[in-house]
Amino acid sequence: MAGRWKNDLNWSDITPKAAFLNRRQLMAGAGAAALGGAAGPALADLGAVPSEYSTDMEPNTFEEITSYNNFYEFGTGKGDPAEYADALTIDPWTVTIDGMVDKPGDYSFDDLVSGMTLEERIYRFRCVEAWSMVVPWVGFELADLLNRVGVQDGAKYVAFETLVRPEEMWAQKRPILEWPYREGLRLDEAMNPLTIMATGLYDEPMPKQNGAPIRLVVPWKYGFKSIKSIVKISLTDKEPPTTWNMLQPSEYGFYANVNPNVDHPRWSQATERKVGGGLFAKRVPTQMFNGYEEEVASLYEGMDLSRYY
Ligand SMILES: Nc1nc2c(c(=O)[nH]1)N[C@H]1C(S)=C(S)[C@@H](COP(=O)(O)O)O[C@H]1N2
Ligand SMILES: [Mo]
Repeated sequence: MAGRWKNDLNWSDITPKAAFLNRRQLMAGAGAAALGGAAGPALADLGAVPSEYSTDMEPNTFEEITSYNNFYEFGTGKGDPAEYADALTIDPWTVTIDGMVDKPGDYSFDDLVSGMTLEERIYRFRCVEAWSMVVPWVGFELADLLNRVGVQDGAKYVAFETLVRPEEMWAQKRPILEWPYREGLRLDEAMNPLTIMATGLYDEPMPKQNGAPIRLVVPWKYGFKSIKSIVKISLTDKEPPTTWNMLQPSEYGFYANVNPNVDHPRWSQATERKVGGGLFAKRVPTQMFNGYEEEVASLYEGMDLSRYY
């Protein structure tokens, strides 16, 4: 693991939100008594620990992360999810795990999360639309869940589905996408330690607009792979159909690895706009695999990365 990914807790180098800093200091045990009232429940209350996989880049604010979203079940505007996702009922919540697994079943959210090691993962997040954020997720490794349910020999892919509930997700009454929203990963991608099931961000349980109560986060792929509000996980031996790929295969591949050298047919992927940087902020170069090359490049040995997948 390269040092730049280490969460080396060098507080003088970064100036995140006060509440965030307070909590991180609490986590590090750096004089909790001196802090006087960190805002909100401490991350420790969620049982989460910091991770070596976190970037030391400054995270976007909670406000930015929860007000600029893509969640088409609630409309296609960036502000629509924050406005409409309140309608979503997340308790009770059941995730069906089926296909090539030893222990298929309907798992309640509590069943699913109990026994998992929650970690804080501060990841870069790069949308295919060429904007980016840094998000302090809380979650557990998908590999831990897959190992718990027992992946059978011959399984090669993991397929995911979002809830369909048009009474609460108003835009599902419109043919914007083919519902349910679907995504998928190759099994080795799903098993990579960077791949997490996120159940919160900052000190909070996952906000509804960000995919409550549980969503996927795959930080080296374009954001559309990180499917929200998951109700189904299936192990299969065939590449599963995925929403954006079905809609427009020439623009959205199954792999969708962040790659500054392969442009979207309608725009460049060489640079990105950091959300929160202001209207006139300079664009920054996009990194191969969104900066996670060292961790994931080996998954794609033999694939021609100059090609569009
Ligand atoms: N179910 C569902 N999941 C989804 C989407 C969606 O519309 N519906 N949008 C995707 C896209 S394009 C992006 S960029 C991210 C945005 O996540 P965020 O709003 O938490 O930043 O969610 C992804 N997951
Ligand atoms: Mo996206």
